[in-house]
Amino acid sequence: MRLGDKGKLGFTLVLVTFMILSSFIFYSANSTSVTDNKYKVVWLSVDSANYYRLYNLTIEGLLPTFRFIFENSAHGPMTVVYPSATAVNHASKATGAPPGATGIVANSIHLPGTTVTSTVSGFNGAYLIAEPIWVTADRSGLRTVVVSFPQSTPPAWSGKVSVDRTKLFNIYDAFISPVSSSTLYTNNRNIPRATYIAISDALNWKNTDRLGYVYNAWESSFRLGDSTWYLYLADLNGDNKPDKLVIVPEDKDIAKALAVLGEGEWSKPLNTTIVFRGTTYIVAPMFKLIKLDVDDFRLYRGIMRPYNTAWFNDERLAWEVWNNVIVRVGTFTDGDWFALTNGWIDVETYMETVYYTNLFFKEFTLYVLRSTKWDLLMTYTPVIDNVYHQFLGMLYSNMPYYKHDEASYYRSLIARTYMYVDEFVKGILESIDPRNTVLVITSDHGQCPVKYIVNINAILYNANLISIRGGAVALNETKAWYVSHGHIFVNLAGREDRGIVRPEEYLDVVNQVIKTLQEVRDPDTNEPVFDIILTRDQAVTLNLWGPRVGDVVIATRCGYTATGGIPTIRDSRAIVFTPAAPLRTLIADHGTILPTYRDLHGTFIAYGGPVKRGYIGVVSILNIAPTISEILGIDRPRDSTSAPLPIRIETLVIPTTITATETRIIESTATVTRTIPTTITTTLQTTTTLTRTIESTVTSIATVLATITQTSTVEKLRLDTLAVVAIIALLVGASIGFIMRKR
Ligand SMILES: [Ca+2]
Ligand SMILES: [Zn+2]
Repeated sequence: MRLGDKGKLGFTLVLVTFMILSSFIFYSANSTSVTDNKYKVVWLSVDSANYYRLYNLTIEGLLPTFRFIFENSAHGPMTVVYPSATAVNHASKATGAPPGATGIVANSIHLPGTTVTSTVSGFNGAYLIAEPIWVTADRSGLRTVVVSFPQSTPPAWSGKVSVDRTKLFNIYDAFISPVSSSTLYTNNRNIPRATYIAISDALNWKNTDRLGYVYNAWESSFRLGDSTWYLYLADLNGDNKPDKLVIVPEDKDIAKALAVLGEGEWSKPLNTTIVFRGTTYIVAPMFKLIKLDVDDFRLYRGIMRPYNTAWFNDERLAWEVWNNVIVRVGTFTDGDWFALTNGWIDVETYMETVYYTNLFFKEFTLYVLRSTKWDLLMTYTPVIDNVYHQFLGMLYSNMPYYKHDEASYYRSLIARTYMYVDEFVKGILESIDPRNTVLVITSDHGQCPVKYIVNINAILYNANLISIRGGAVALNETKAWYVSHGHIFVNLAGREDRGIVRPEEYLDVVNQVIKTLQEVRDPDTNEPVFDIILTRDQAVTLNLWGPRVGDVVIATRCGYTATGGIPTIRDSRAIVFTPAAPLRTLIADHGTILPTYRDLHGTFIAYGGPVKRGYIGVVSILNIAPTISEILGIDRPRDSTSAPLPIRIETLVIPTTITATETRIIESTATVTRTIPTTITTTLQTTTTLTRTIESTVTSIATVLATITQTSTVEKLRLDTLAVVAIIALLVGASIGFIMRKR
């Protein structure tokens, strides 16, 4: 197309306009944040997410939201603290302090003054000695919502934070023991650890006509707390086999049914009340009818967390959450590994419990994110951890149970779970403004495949350091005990309740424990099982100090995990090695494995606000709380020991990252074909083309260049030509802006 003089003038104007606009946009996008120092933060903890695995799945194209995040965030692998356990690393992550300072040295902590076998929960905030960031934020006048985080235990922080500013939840504390636990209602006695029911002919049921004509019917019942719930199995087509199951609390009345299910169907959350030991609880259990067969009946009920226990500090908000979220999505808070490993449910149903778990945390998070005012919002999802424990070992060809033709299926289950998390992150991104809010995503460790589960107390028993009589530990004959997560305690007189080891014998017992453990070898390969066996003094090098640290601290090599409890004894020898078995035991783990392995590395990602893009190298979990404090514009948590990560735009980033993300090839702009009116006074709706081009060039600018307005007069100019030239102009402008920014 030939351009007239008028056209040339207009063309030049467009060119100049684009140059000015684009350089301005490039410059301002990267410089406005420098003047404004405070941002809101959404902090998502994805339990067990390993950086390399997450990155590789993203590269494969399975995780569109993470792809966007990786292209636009500061990110890198994260080293974690030892023990590489969830409670330990969340405590260090929330405080910026090492385990010796947080006091959370294990998921189960042994305290002096108690019997050597006694522990308290490391997830309970009451045992967190260092200051978590929600307390720091509260005393800085910021508003925080903690949807879920280990140690966010609401009663533990009562009086230490203002309920007006700081809303704390911890759904894992909502538990009626033992009623809340999931179960399988079945008449098949071959299925272990289930709730066994009897099925008989249905008698005295009311309103059965609500189901249509019933040819034949059977019934059963089970106890839920102090209540009786009835089951009605109806044959609706005359083949003498049931077709529908009706679930009714209290009365044999179909009109009062909470659910009518066919085989393979899930119920909605059944929002109702149950009575247990005289107290009425609000619950919302979900059921799945696994098998509708009179001779082999299987009805699964998921974990049933109650509303009215101490899992929140703001009743009004919790009630809102219950009625807007939980009545829709239920209360799954982990993939149900117990149901899977006992054969109550198959792998695909297990994956449904994983899905509902992620959905629960996602919907809970998005609800409070959108309906409350906050400066810091902390949340969590356990699902990657869940599926790693069950399936990750299947991906390692050096594991004895590896099957080549099954590996890809289990790999796809892990990928599917990352896709659930991708949806969670997508929901967050759609609900925040990255100009004023930073999204931080971290994990707490990765996992190693497990070949053998090693019972440390079996080793100590076989060395005559532990005595077991009548299935119980004989404390008066026990010199040492493995508590959990690497810690072995001497049963020391004057320190342990009912301790028997005299202080002058202490070193002998410690040395005996160490010598015994050093002799342990893999039964197949004769390789050592432990990476380290340290005295309490030596464990200081792992940032473990104080009275909660074991007298001997061990870590297993990748391929093994340590367990405790009372060992199984056969022919007067305790069984040390239990082979890991897919779908029966865990086949991957963390906790007693040193964080030196790449498999154990966690993930750090920060996106939005002043945060620059690119790979930032390996970071430490101790950097996270100081980094978030810096973004929020508040002091670091009182006990934090590390500095904020240099991820702000004005700080220097490792140069290789710039090369990696900013030398992309610009794609074609041939998609715009619209004709421009005689006089252009409209907005050029070239968003798609422009955005694409810019994304390929300098990604963070993409959203800024939404629309560009110009008012020059151009006659009979086709936009495809204009667009090509405009893009060139834009890139020239971009370069100018980029150079200006770099200065
Ligand atoms: Ca039938
Ligand atoms: Zn974890």
